[in-house]
Formats: sequence, structure tokens, C-alpha cells
Amino acid sequence: MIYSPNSPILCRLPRVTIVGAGRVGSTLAQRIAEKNLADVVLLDIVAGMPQGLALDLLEARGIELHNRQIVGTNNYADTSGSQIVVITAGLPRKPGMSRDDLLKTNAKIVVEAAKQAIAYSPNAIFIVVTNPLDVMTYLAWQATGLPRDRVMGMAGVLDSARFETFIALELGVLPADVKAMVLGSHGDLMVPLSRYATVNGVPITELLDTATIDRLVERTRNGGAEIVELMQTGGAFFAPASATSVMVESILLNQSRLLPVATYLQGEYGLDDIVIGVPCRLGCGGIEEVLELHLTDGEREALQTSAQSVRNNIDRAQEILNGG
Ligand code: TXD
Repeated sequence: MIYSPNSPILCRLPRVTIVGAGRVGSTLAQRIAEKNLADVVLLDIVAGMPQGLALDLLEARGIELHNRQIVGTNNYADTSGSQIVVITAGLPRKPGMSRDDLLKTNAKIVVEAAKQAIAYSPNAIFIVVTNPLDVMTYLAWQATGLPRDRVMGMAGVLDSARFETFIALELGVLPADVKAMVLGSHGDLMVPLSRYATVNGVPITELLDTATIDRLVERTRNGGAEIVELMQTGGAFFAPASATSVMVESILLNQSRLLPVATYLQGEYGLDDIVIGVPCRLGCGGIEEVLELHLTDGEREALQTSAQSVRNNIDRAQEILNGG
């Protein structure tokens, strides 16, 4: 049977809606389909574009050996009954533009997308990707009215992957053998936890001197900007799509992976009423646990500074949305 967005619920396989069929959104659709995780609905405001991308992806199915359905649409009604909604809609950063410059435009886009999507998929788990990430996740959480375990942001998995990449390049080891955790806001104030980074369990502090680790941390902090400067036309999308697909996978397959996720905090780490990246366990219910690590004074201070900057931007976003 040919699947259509209007298929009866019983015929449906897990469905993931991606709002924003740009570079991150379309690459994520490809990853999800080719990993055989779920059927995908790609939604964008640009007429014809998501439909064209969906058709292109469908035409690759025979070659890539999967049978996932991919639907492109401009209509939220076609997203109904999604298990997961990923929001990537918005403007990407341009050279020299900070993530926070994006605040104004993207706040309106994300709030609208979250409200429309929840109306058709009341049971969905939301993953926000749009920048500035922590603020947009907060706004989506507010707009959907969902409990905190069902609205989260993707940044830490990407930032950690970047840190791991730079460590692997420096040491000449297999990237998959490097494990690292980056907390805090997605931006210049992110908090890479060097003392938790290992190569197959060996702390990098045993393998690299402090100056080298500091250089890799700095490169991680500027990871997004480095790519924007090189490309000049938009930002990273391959690794962001991979990072998001890992979160989608952990939820759909109930893997309970412990990943750095932007989540709404209620007192953890001494922070309240704010979204910021911390280690969370991700399973079929969304965020199953927020893990509170013991941080050094320096790490805790860095997290506080990071949180303060998110707080300022949340306040600014609220003003903008209230017509200020
Ligand atoms: O780590 C992270 N969280 C990030 C975040 C990593 C990479 C990219 N990050 C951010 O994701 C980036 O700063 C942007 O805010 C988003 C999307 O980045 P992308 O590179 O995919 O941008 P594109 O290619 O411009 O795609 C955005 C799409 C584009 O097709 C628009 O037409 C669409 O969003 N768009 C909309 N879709 C639906 N509804 C509305 N209102 C809308 N407005 C724009």
C-alpha cells in the first residue's frame, strides 16, 4: 500500500516531522530514513521545496535499500500523529552574525511552528535545533505547554562531537574511541568538561598537556563559527543532522542513552526556569532523567555564566513576542 499522510493510524510506522526543510532538516530526513528509524514528513513554508526534496529522497530508496516513506508538505495537517517533531525552521547564521542576532526572527518562527505542530501531534516529543538554541527550546516548551520531558534542544551532542573530533585529530586515534561531554548553552559560553573526556576510558589529561587541551576547547567553542567563516553561505549541517538523528534514535528505540541535551531545569545545578545543556537520559518518554554531575567550582561558575546569558536572551525574546 502506498503510504499517504492521511493513512489510517494503524498503517503507520513511527513518524517524525521535521519543520524546516533547509540544510539541517533535509539532511536529517535523509539520516532518519536511511537509518530506517521512521517515516518522515518534511514541512517548509517555501512552496514545492519540501515536496521536491521528499521526491528526491524517495528516488534514492532503492539504491539505499530502505522503504521508509518521506512526504514533503507546506501543510501542518500532513504532520498529524507524529511521535517526534524536530524544529529546524528559521534563519541560519551569516558570517559575522552572532547566534543571538538571530533571536528576533527565529523566536516568532519557532513559536508558530511549535503551536501548529502540537495541534496535530499532541503526543509528540519535540526536539528544537533552531538557534539561538537554548532560548528557542524554552520558547517551544512554553508554546506547546508540554511537560519538560517532552521538549528538548539539540546542541550538546554536536558540541561534544566537535570536541571529540578535535581530540581524535590531535591524538591520531579513532574518533569513535573518544568520548566527551559539553554542557551549558550552545554558543561561545558552552562548558566543555575536559576532565570527563577520555580515549577508551583513558582521561585526555593523561594524554595531552593543558595548553593543548585549552586550544581544543577553544576550537570547540568556535566550532560553528569556524565553519560559517569557511563556507560563507550558511553554517554546518552534516554533523548537526547526525547529532539530531542520534537523539531521535535514542527516543524511538528507547535506548536510554546518556547525552548532553538542552532541557528545562527546575533547581538542578542551582538553576531554575531556564533551558541549558546538561546530561540527560533519552528514551521513549523523552527525557527520562536529568543527571546532576558534581562540578568543580570553575565548571559551576562557567555554567552559571552560560545560564545568565541564556536568561538575558529569554527575557529579550519574551519582550519581542509581547510586541516590545
Ligand atoms: O547545534 C545546533 N542546534 C545547530 C543549530 C546546528 C546547526 C544549525 N543550527 C540552526 O538550525 C541554524 O542556526 C538555523 O537556525 C537552523 C536551520 O539551519 P539550516 O542550515 O538548516 O538553515 P536553512 O538551510 O536556511 O533552513 C531553514 C529552513 C528554510 O528552508 C526556510 O524556508 C525554513 O527553515 N523556514 C520555515 N519553515 C517552516 N515554517 C517557517 N515559518 C519557516 N521559516 C523559515
